[in-house]
Amino acid sequence: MSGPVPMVAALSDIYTTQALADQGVRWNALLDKFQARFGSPAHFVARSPGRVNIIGEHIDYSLYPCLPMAITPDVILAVSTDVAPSVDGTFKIKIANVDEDRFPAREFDVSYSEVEIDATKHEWTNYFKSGLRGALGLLRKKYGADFKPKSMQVLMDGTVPAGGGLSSSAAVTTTSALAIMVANGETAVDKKDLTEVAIVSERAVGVNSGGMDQAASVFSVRGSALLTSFTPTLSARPVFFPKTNPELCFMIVQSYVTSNKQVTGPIHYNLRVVECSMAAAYLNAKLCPPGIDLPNDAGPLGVSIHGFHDNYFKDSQKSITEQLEDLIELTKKTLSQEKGYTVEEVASGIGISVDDLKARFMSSFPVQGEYFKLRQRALHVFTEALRVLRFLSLLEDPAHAPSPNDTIQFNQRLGSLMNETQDSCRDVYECSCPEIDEICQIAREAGSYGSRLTGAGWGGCSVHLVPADKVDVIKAALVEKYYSRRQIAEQNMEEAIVVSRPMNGSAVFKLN
Ligand code: NG1
Ligand code: MG
Repeated sequence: MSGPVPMVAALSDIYTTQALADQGVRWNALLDKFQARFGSPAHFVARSPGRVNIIGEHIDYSLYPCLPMAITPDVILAVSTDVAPSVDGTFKIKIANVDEDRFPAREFDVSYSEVEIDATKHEWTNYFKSGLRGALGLLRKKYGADFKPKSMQVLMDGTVPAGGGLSSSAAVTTTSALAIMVANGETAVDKKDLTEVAIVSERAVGVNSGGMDQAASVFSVRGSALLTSFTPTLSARPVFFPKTNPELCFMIVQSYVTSNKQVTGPIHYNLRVVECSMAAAYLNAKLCPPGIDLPNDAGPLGVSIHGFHDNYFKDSQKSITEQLEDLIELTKKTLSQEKGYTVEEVASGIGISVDDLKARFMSSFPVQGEYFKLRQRALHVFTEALRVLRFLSLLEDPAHAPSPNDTIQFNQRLGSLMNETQDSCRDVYECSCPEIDEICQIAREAGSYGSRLTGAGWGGCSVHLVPADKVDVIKAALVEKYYSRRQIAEQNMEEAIVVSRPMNGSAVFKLN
């Protein structure tokens, strides 16, 4: 499903009919503001959406497939290259945001050879810069080390809430990288290249992320979810939901608990990446024959649980499902300490020194913790990978296809898997929070088939698989039992609950 990012000439190539009117107004406003601010028209607009993850949480950086879909909220960047070039081996970026109060305009000179990013500062343009760094890497690879990037003027409008679990960061990084490629004359930007540079460069901003968000943002196809796989290489394909009665839709519900990975990484997200990587090395050392090292792979720390899985089951005839079931049992026996493992215990289990352990797993970003819960993290990963397979088989195996009179049962089966994911995120992976747990409970009681956190967790968003005829009842229950008991700004309430359909991924809109 690779190929170039579409270059389109009509908004209807990007949005659904329902979204078109509002989006037309928004795009025109962006172009008018661009003209007013920079005194000349934009040349093109690049666009990438946010995403919601349906199932497969916190397993992308362990390199297991997950099933996100793109949503309507997105990032659009109007761009021109009219700005006079800078001197002395630098080029100039003038960047502004339509929301100037929250995201003040910036101007910077960038050296041809190096994009500097200060990841210690929480600064909105860092995500643009990370896209810039990735795109320049691609351009240099293609045209040589002395490639001279064009100066650019950029105006951004983003509707993906920041820190809300809908992947605003990936939407900005992928759109920025795309915009920079196009501004520098590329007419066919390969989706896989774009996704890969966005993944690697987003890590430069302070989070050791997996690759699901960037893949969903770039590759998604309207009307389908996206099965995103990371091995043997990054790939994605559409997955369709069968027609059911009542029709299924996805409700995205904000908790308004903000979790910022740049700030809480050492105890939340980055720590989980470290725990999973340590679990991979520990299981590999204990269960694979001596001399069979973990492969160096696309996991953020260079190794992954999937790498161990492949080592252990090399040449096995068992199905992936059977392999995962075996791995769950093996993990329970091999990683028996519920309370976790100290660095000394992990190092001795792997057979390396504590210094080596720290250098390998704990040096790219700071992490805090006395005990590393390798057992729980590995168990979540294996059970969640299984749930993704089961979800997929419900959707695609003709043996499970819903018959006209059992679609409710079918919907319930899909929903139960999502509910099991929520339980595992809450109890085993410890990435939920009381507010999300409460929202899931309220939604299920009001008729949701499946309710769970989506994205990194510890706040942010939840996703609910709901029958179309229950949307209003579930909304009313959430307003009454959750939102009305909290202080939530009226403006926020408008986007608190969104019913979303799967949307298109990245595109470039060429203006004349
Ligand atoms: P969000 O919630 O969008 O930041 C994060 C990671 C994903 C994935 C999920 C958990 C980033 C940019 N993305 O998503 O790669 O690991 O958490 O499944 O950090
Ligand atoms: Mg993010």
